[in-house]
Amino acid sequence: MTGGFLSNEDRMLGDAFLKDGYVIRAVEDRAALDRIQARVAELAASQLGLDPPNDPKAFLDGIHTHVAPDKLNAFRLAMIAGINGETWFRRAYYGLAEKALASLVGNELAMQRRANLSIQLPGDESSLLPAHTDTWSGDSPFEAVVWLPLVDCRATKSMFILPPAANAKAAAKLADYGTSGVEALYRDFESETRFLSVDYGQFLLFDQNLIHGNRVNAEKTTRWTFNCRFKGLFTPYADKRLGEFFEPITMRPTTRLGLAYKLPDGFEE
Ligand SMILES: O=C(O)CCC(=O)C(=O)O
Ligand SMILES: [Fe+2]
Repeated sequence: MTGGFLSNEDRMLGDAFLKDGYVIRAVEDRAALDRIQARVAELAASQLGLDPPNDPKAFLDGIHTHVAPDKLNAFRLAMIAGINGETWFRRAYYGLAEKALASLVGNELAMQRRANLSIQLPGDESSLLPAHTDTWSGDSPFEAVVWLPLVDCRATKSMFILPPAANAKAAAKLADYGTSGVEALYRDFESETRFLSVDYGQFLLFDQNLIHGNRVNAEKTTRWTFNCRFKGLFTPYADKRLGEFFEPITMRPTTRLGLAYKLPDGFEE
């Protein structure tokens, strides 16, 4: 049986991931999460000419009182550049889900070089991601996403996913939506979508081959979430290449030796 040598713990997590298409767990390094949140809040305050906030979570939740929708994308890009510019950031991010990644993805991993950040102001329609799978637009089916909220994310302040059974039905009918589009697809499957409750202190690890996306944030506070892709280093790549989009993070010694090995000159048979 495939996976028959896995530990009970790996098997249980893997079964949950395969059944639902995602897992939601407490971050494995709370201090690293707090450091990331505090740094993002500092970057935001500095960008807005404000003092660093005492309560980063409340400040981030309330950012719509400081940033207008037409300034949001430039502000968001400045936050992405700022946090990805921190030398410690990617190691810290990985450490939040290290055990879950080893269990669900592998022990020789490639990680996206720049984590994305999505900021959704209450009621703002300008930065939505309609129903999609990443695989439809150049990602390899071997990738999984670690999605990390800096504030509590519930209902439309979060993302939705179509669990595997509903997703299979939608995928089988995809051609029917060639002209009506993904909004029609969303409406037809809306009752089967799940908006995932992921609080600050937790991460979501999801299968980006499943249809997912977001809607207008109808909550009263602003959403802040990172998303970053991981895959087995030697699993197939699609448009997002190793060295450009992905970078090896946990290569093992035997792999290093193998990649560096040259057959001695003059060697025959
Ligand atoms: O955060 C969202 O609402 C969607 C995220 C997404 O599409 C992704 O991370 O692939
Ligand atoms: Fe996506």
